[in-house]
Amino acid sequence: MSKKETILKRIKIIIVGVEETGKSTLVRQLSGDAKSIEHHAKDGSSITVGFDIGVVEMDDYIMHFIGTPGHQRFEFAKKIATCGAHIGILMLDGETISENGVQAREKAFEQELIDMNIPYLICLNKSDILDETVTDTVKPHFNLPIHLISAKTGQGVDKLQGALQNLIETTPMTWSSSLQKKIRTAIVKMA
Ligand SMILES: Nc1nc2c(ncn2[C@@H]2O[C@H](COP(=O)(O)OP(=O)(O)O)[C@@H](O)[C@H]2O)c(=O)[nH]1
Ligand SMILES: [Mg+2]
Repeated sequence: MSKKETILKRIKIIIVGVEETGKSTLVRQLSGDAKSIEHHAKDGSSITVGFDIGVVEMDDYIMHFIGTPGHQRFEFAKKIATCGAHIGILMLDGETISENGVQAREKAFEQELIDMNIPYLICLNKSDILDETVTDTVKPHFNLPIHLISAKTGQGVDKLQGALQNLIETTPMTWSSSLQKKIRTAIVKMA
């Protein structure tokens, strides 16, 4: 193990939200060599049945982005993937919200992050195909400001990263050495 590896703190950032909102796409956008445990259907679509993992190294810490499954039937996998998280990102699908409005399930995901007692950010995804005014429709339903992004094109992702860095630098975090070891083991297994 390199000296750098023993010193750097590993920050676990979970991305939660309804299925098809773009969680896996965001992990891939943030980290070039992201890995995913997905089921690929014959029609070419894929769903996350385990989790996505992407690693981004900064000078003083390493961020581990964990995309979680949105389907309720994979709730058990989400519970495992979110365990011990330091920060959350709630992903909202601007396309479906434009069509159907904000649903109870989306708000329930925010409540889960509140119940986990971790700091979090909210992203409204798919800005590349949205009328920007949708942000105003969404805002009143949630407790924090909304980051309008496109996980696909990268639009707004720089600003999101800035907000994330700010959150990391201003939030006191505790470190469990066993959790740090588990994260490292999961990455080695998926590499
Ligand atoms: N137009 C558009 N489509 C997106 C964006 N992000 C994800 N998608 C599409 O939304 C679908 C679901 O994305 P995925 O990352 O698998 O969602 P997940 O189920 O939340 O992990 C895929 O077809 C993606 O290509 C985006 O920013 N813009
Ligand atoms: Mg996914």
